[in-house]
Amino acid sequence: MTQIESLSVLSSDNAAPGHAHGLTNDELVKCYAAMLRVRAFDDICMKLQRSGRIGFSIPNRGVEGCQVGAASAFEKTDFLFPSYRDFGMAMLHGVPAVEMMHNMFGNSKDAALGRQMPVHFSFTEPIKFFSISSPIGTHLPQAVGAARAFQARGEKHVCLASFGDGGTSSLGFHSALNFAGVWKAPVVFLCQNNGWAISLPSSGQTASESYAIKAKAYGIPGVKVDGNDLLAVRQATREAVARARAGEGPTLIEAETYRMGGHSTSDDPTKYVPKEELDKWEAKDPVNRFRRFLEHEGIWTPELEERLLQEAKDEVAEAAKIAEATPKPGLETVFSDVYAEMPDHLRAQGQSMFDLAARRGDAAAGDGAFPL
Ligand SMILES: Cc1ncc(C[n+]2csc(CCOP(=O)(O)OP(=O)(O)O)c2C)c(N)n1
Ligand SMILES: [Mg+2]
Repeated sequence: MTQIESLSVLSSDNAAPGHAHGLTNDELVKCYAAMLRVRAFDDICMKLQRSGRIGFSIPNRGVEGCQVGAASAFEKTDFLFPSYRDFGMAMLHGVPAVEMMHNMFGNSKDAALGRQMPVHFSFTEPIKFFSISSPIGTHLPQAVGAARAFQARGEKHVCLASFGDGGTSSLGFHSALNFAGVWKAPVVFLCQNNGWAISLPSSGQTASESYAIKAKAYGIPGVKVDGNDLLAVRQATREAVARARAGEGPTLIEAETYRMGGHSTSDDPTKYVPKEELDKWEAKDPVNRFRRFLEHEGIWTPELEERLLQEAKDEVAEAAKIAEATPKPGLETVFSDVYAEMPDHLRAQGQSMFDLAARRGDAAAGDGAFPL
């Protein structure tokens, strides 16, 4: 069987000679700033969760380069079907931290009005960022369905389906890759192999020599890339996007990266992650690698670093303040946005919940009219 070589662009501090990333200096800084904003968001959400002000969060430490590199290869008119760990993609494309914080607090400005879990973002502007699916792998067939629809309508949008190593064991992975291959659908599959699916190491996930090799069974190209190398992920994704847009069909990219924090705020990775493994990956931290590259290019300065860090921290801290002070959704929203005409049984359930809440005095009608 042919081994799949892993694409790498950044050595410790330099891009491969002749490598054309196609980004201006400002765009390179924008990528770096997006990674710093992800870290700031992570840090503040961890504090908010530990102090009981939000219920849950998902850390991204270690996978920022992969998310930002991949997202940088897409146009704003393309459609992203992300995993719960992918909010750096939204940040790169200009979603303000406050929009994300509204979801973290589940308040009345949250797009889902608090009816999704925290970190389960959905945005339509400035990028098409589909609502996160908690059940693993279910968004892969959704991405292929959307891609097939664009193909049928002659629209040139490309879809990204991003998922983890654990996601490859889902039924959605099989049906999505199968039909995408058959239809030559314009979709890019990004498997972020971050070493772990909660506490299951990647070695327990598959007997295949890699995740990329699985593409072969579906008749599509599979490539492997250094997932902590933003420019390599960008290059592999750009090539896959170009193929998809040209009508040549899907690609499976396996990006080898590492989850340097817990699976979520409900997890304690010190119980199962070997310290030596963590240390090995700390040395390949994607943010540090990209910083060294910017320094080598003469773009990075300590002043730039300080300014970007401060801006990221200020933006996220201010966003948290605003979102925390924003009123909760009205009680009536538990029942809204599903039926055009509310069925009788729901109308009755709604009324009794509303009466109970009013009697107990622990909730009020909220800011909208109850649709009864
Ligand atoms: C169908 C399904 N099974 C199990 C779970 C519980 N679960 C949530 S995240 C997760 C691990 C997924 O790992 P991976 O795909 O590698 O993504 P990562 O968290 O590493 O980014 C599991 C098993 C789920 N959400 N859905
Ligand atoms: Mg994983």
